[in-house]
Amino acid sequence: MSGEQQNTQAKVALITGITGQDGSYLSELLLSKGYTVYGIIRRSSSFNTKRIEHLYKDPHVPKSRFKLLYGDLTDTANIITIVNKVRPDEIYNLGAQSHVQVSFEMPEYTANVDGMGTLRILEAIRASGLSKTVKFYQASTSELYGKVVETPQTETTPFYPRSPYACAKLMGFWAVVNYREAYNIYAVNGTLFNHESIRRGPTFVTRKITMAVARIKNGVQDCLYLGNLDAKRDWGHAKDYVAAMWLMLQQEKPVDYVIATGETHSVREFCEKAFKYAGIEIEWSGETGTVKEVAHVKGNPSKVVIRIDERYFRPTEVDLLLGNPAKAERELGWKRDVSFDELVKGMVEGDIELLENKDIEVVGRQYHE
Ligand code: NDP
Ligand code: GDR
Repeated sequence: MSGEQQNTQAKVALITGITGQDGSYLSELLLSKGYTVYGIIRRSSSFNTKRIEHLYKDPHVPKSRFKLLYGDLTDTANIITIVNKVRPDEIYNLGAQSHVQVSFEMPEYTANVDGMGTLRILEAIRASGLSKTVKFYQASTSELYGKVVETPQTETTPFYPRSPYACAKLMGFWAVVNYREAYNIYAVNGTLFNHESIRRGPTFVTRKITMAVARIKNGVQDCLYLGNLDAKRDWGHAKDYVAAMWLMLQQEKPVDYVIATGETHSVREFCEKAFKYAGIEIEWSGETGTVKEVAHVKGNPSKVVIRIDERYFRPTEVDLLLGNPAKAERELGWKRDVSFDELVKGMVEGDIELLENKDIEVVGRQYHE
């Protein structure tokens, strides 16, 4: 039992990737349930804690339940020291180089963080003698399905990774299964399909689109450059998905689950809806699916708002993701609240508001990843 627990009887959680989209929502959820939350942050020359600023407490204030520690998933000694010091009841491994396209440019680093990083935590659990007590959540991903073998994708669909990111996460996935079987550790994979929010990183396609829509509506940007418009994704809201992570660690037995909406939509459809929610109707012209295709304001072909840039195409693409969350709904009682339309609308409205409030990230510059 951790020192923190002896004082409060509350559970202690350790989160890697606490500064990311999911880390921030999960922290809010766990704090609301009375947990003490420790998060690992990377040292940066500028602040990288924007998403958790509202949760931050001065460490000098007694009984703070939100604590940050410097660390990095590539640093074995650091990970062992933190796990041993915090001695958490639950560990959520959300830290990752999480951008698929960037993983083609930084494959070795991605493997080190996303694959080896997972193994480092599992070994730290063993080294700290926590194998029998800790519960471990691994942020696995629908990217593991990669090339379409069957749809909808379920817990039994075979994997066929299509990027260095997915290969690294595949190692993480199987390390979790192996440590569960070899050492009886309560370790689970949440195979989560894409989930988004107003806190989504600006270079993922949904946020790139909604930020551009806000900027175009306000005359700060003329045109949005995208890659493959015909990729299809099963998009949910991040807040719903962190609830599933928590549920997976509250069960008697460790089981892997798929978390998805059961709907799929193309990038093209996301664009149409996002512009529509900003009051701009768009239509497509030029040869469909080629770099010659554009979207312009309806009835005004000279006002082009989307162009295609080949640099955003990936060497190998995941064409279609569509998950079946039936097992999680049945066994965990999990259900998503936010629909696709609500997700797009909320992100567009959120980015318009951020722009009006002169949020530097939204006003600042166009993102080119
Ligand atoms: P983000 O990219 O928003 O956050 C990633 C987090 O990992 C950040 O806190 C980042 O820190 C941290 N991180 C990056 N590199 C390291 C490192 N070397 N050591 C320690 N921490 C590091 O991701 P999301 O919140 O969207 O996703 C959370 C997890 O879920 C990731 O593992 C992702 O791969 C996975 N996932 C995400 C899905 C999604 O649709 N969002 C779907 C399925 C899986 P910093 O802020 O300093 O960069
Ligand atoms: P993904 O998310 O690769 O699914 O990984 P991303 O939003 O980056 O891409 C989704 C799809 O959109 C296409 N696309 C573009 N993507 C980006 N980023 N930028 C563009 O300009 C663009 N144009 C078209 C992509 O080709 C792709 O098909 C996310 C991450 O959160 C992972 O960490 C997570 O594991 C998976 O979701 C599930």
